[in-house]
Parts: sequence; C-alpha cells; structure tokens
Amino acid sequence: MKRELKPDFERYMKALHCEEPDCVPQGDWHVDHRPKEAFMGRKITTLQDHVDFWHTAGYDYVTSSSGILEPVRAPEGMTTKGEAVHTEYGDKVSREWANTHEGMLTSWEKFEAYTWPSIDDFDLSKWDAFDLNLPKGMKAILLLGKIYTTAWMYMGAETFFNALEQDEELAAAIINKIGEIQYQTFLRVTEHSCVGAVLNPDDIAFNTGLLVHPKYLRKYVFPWYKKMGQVCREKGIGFIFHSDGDCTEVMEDFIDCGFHAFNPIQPNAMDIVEVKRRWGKKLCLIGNINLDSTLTLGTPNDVRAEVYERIRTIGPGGGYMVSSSNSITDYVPPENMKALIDATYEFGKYPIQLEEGGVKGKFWTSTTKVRKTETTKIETGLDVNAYVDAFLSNDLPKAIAAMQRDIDRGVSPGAVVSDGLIPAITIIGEQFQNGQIYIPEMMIAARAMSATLDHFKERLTGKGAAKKLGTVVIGTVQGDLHDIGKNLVAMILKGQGFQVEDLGVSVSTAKFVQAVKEKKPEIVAMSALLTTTMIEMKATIEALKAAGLRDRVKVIVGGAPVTPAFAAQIGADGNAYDAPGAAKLCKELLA
Ligand code: B1M
Repeated sequence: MKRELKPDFERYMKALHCEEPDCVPQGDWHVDHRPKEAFMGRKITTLQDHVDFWHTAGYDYVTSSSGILEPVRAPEGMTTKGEAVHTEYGDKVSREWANTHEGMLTSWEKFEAYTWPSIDDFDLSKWDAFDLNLPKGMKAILLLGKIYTTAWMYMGAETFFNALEQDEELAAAIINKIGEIQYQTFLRVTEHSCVGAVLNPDDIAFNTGLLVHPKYLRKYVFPWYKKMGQVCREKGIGFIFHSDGDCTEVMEDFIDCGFHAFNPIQPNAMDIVEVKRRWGKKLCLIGNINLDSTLTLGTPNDVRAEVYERIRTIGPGGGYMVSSSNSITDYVPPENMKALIDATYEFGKYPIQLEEGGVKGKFWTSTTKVRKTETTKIETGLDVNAYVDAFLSNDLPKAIAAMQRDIDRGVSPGAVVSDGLIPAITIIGEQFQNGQIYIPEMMIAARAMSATLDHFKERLTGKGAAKKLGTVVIGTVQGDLHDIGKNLVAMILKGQGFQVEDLGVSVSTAKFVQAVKEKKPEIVAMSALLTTTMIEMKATIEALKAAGLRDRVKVIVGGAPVTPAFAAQIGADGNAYDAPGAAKLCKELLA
C-alpha cells in the first residue's frame, strides 16, 4: 500500500500526550541492521542511509543512541560471544554481550581505579548533522538513560544482584556514577533542536515482574529518570520509557518520573487492555505486537490481523502507537516487518471505526504468566523456617548452627537435608514464584544453602548421607546468550540435591551430545529465551537420537517463550515455567 502521509513529529507528540492525531503513528525505536537493508534493498552504511530508512519506512523520526556508556555491547574484557545467532537473512551472525557472572567493577578498588568516559570527549557531530539535515517534519529520538542495565552490565548480573543485598553502597556508587554521566550527556544532546524526544531503554523487568525489589529502583534509579523527565517537560520534548517484562508494580512511578509513554508492553507479561484501562489516560502505550510469535513465526496476514486488533481496541481516543513488543530483530522476516508498517497505515486513520473480527489471522499465543497464590504447607518435624530465615538473610552461621542442632538431636545429616534444607529452598522458591521475593534474594538464598551443604560436605558423603538425586547437564542453546534464568535453574537444582553440569551459553548440539557421553546424566536441561533459538532444542533431541543416547536421558526444556505444547511437539519429556518448577519436574521425572 502506498503511503501518502508525510512525516510529522507533531503527530507523534499528540499521541504521546494521549490525544488523537490524524493517524496512529509507528512507534518502533530499534530496527536491526539487516531488516533495514532488506527494506531498502541496499546497504546501509552512512548516517544518511539510516535517515533514509526511517524516512522511507514512514516514521516521523529517526532514533539514535547517545553512544556513551553502552556496555550492552560489553566493555572489553567482559564479553560472552554468541556464535551462529539465526537471522532471517540466510546467514548467521555472531554477537557479543556482557558476561553475566562477573563484570569489570566487582569491588571498591576496581570502581575507584576505573577511568570513566569523559563527557568532554563526547562526539556531538551526529546531532549537529541531524540539526541541519533531517527531512522536513522529522525529529530525532535520543536513546539514552539506561542506568539500571548499565550498572548490572558493569558489575555482572550476579555480582550486581549480590551487591544490592550485601554491599548496597558499592552498587549505589556505581549506579550514581552512571546516572551522572547519562544525565550530563542527556543535557548536552537535548540542547540540539533536532531532538524531539528521549527514549530510555532500561530493562528493569522480566516476564513475571521486576528483576529487583522496587525499593532499589525508587532509591537509586528513578530519581535520575525524574531529573531527565523535568528537563523534557520544560523543553517540551517527549520522554518515553522502554522496559521489557511486567512493570505493573512501578507504573505509577513512571508517571511520577514524568514519562509520557511506556513501551513495549510484552503480551506475555502485561495485558495491554488492562494497562490501557488503568494508566491509558496518563501514559501513551507503544508496542504489543508480539515478537515472540506473530512477528517471528506468523505470516504477514497474522501480523496484519494483530495490528488491526490492537488499533481497534487500544487506538480509539489516542495514546497508542504500533510497534513490536521489543524491537525489529534480525529474525523478523522482512515481509512481516513490511506488513506491520503497511497495516498501521491501512487501519490507523482517526477516527478509528474498526469492527470486531474485521481481519482474521491466526493469533499466536505465548505462555501467559502463571503465578501461584498459595504456598505448600511443609511439616517435617524440623524447624524449616529457621533455614528459610537463615538462607534469605544469607546468614551462614545461623544456617550452620540450625543444621548442627538438628544433627545433635540425632537426625541424620541426610535427613536434615531432605526434611530441613530442601523444604526451606522449596518455600523460598514459592515465594519467588508468588512475587514476594525477587531474583537477588532467590540467588542469595540458593547460594547460602549451597554453602551450608559445603560446610557439612564430609558428613554428608559418609553414612546417613543424602542420596544425590541425579546428574543434570544444563545449558542455553546455540545462538542464545540469555543465562540469568538458566543460572537460577542450575542453582535451584543444586540446592535440591542434583549434581549439575553447566555447559554455559550458546551450547551447540554437538556439545550437549558430548556431555551426555562423558557425564552420563539422567537429565538434559535446555534453556532458550529467543523464539528463533528454540529450534535448537529440537535439533539437540534429534542429535541425541542419532547418537543412540535419547533413551538414556530425560530431556526438559524451558525459558520464557517455551510452552508445554512446544515441548511435546519436539519430543521433550517436560517443560517447566520457572526455576522452582524445573526442580520439581526433574524430581518427578526421576521418581
Ligand atoms: Co534479551 N530478549 N535480547 N537480553 N532480554 C528478551 C528475552 C525478550 C523476551 C525481550 C522482549 O521481547 N521484549 C526478547 C526475546 C523475544 C523472543 O524472541 N521471544 C529479547 C531479545 C529480542 C533480545 C535480542 C535479540 C535484542 C537485540 O539484539 N535486538 C538480544 C539477543 C542476544 C542473544 O541471545 N543472541 C538480547 C540481549 C539481551 C541482553 C544481553 C541485553 C540481556 C541478557 C543478559 C544475560 O542473560 N546474560 C537481555 C535481557 C536481560 C532480556 C530480558 C529483559 C530479561 C531476561 C532475564 O534475564 N530474565 C528479556 C525480557 C523478558 O524476559 N521478558 C529479554 C530474568 C530471568 C530470571 O528470567 O530468563 O525468563 P528468565 O528465566 C525464568 C524462566 O524463563 C525459567 O526460569 C527462570 C525464572 O525462574 N527458565 C527455565 C529459564 N530457563 C529455563 C529452563 C528450564 C526451565 C525453566 O528447564 C530447562
């Protein structure tokens, strides 16, 4: 469909102010390089090429990063390389990301010795060029403000989570340093007349909720957002917050920080109709076209139908822009990206008068979150709560004393583990599932339990020892570098009494097969967070079959986009939604 609308940033601003412009704007903030080239049918190399892309594709803006403090593309010395990430373009690319376990700034010494980039070295020429050359009607959206994500990437996720609970001052000092640099950069760039809005892509959540307790965000991170928000409001420029996952707990905080809009409202994490009902008068909503399924696995007609449905339900009254539920990644087929753009233009004219069911597509559903509401009552005759408290407060002497007390009462060390420690970590797991505690507490508790077990190692291997439940070989599949969830699964499995062989991230089928031959596990556990890497799970099962090993092991699969139906379809033995569920499943499979 030929687009006749001219770029008009006023349209975008109207939508940001929750008013009806002439039509629903497109709202994507990031398009990977390959889809850009496929759309343009040519190489994209210069700044002008990028501008041409955004202009030709019908956006009212170009987006561009500040380029400062971008450790998502990890600083030197702290990277994990992912080979063979699948793309839709007949090839595979390799990517590097920050290493999860340990980053560069893990102590006060390292923090104090680190030379931070200076704001004065910052090259502003890109913004000068935008000031002069942006096509009429277009503005630039500055991508800047990542503070939380930058902090954990500098420290490594696990060190960061740990520091929040154990050395809060260090975490706070690093966050503040980053906040200051981001803020100064923000002030410099927003002096340019080309800047129409600032989008802050700081992922603070995952599918079931915030990654850390909101008290930390409120104390250290949100005050910086608020400072930027004030400046944006004074200058009359837009201010947009991007975070994946379920941000329900802090939506009011976003309004308080001065954000005009929220993106991308992942369908498997938040229900956009409910979000619109609760906050739609104060926050413009941008996104929700499903990257997990429709955009990646659906047909152009599925995309068209989903855009129709969103515009029909969320568009009336204004305050909505169409975009992917994350970004346009290089595994979105080019024809689906085109369908997204065309359908926005086709259906988005105000006033919106679309009938229910006007365009039918096969809506692809992702796992919706499952939060338990009750905790299991555990009665074993031991004081399980003493272990729960000790693990959650990372109080090793207390945990050791409790275990010693139970042993002195005549309970065998093995029975203390199975009736005291394991029920305790099960209760903690349920608190995590219920959203009562967050990832740092869960990780710290799992580690405290592991340290307690280590302390009694000798007595646990002798008479009366707890039986090892079995060996699990675990890894994130090839092409996928997400490992925070996989690491949590590994920790909980260890805590529950499994021997765990962790193969790391981007694990090839050959490496899984080799590990099964060498480690002789009872279970192979595969994690994937990207829809396109899920096929590696199938490939691994096929490879195990080809090597004659499939009957020797149970295979479980998990990760945010993996569903029980997918697990069944590829011939896995089971799927678990979260880390405690994975441990339960492994036990059931070996029972
Ligand atoms: Co990325 N990312 N990311 N990311 N990222 C997601 C996963 C995404 C859902 C965001 C979105 O759509 N809005 C999306 C994937 C969409 C899809 O395809 N379905 C996405 C994308 C698109 C990308 C890139 C492609 C972005 C780009 O380049 N354009 C890129 C890909 C890199 C690569 O892997 N090749 C990318 C990169 C990154 C970072 C490097 C920046 C970082 C990862 C850092 C790291 O792991 N070392 C990152 C992050 C942090 C996320 C989000 C925000 C959070 C993931 C997380 O750590 N959650 C995520 C958004 C989201 O999840 N909604 C997103 C915390 C963790 C505890 O939860 O991993 O879900 P989770 O694990 C859970 C369960 O899933 C389960 O247990 C855990 C909890 O108990 N579980 C299992 C996990 N494995 C299991 C195995 C089991 C059983 C249960 O049995 C074996």
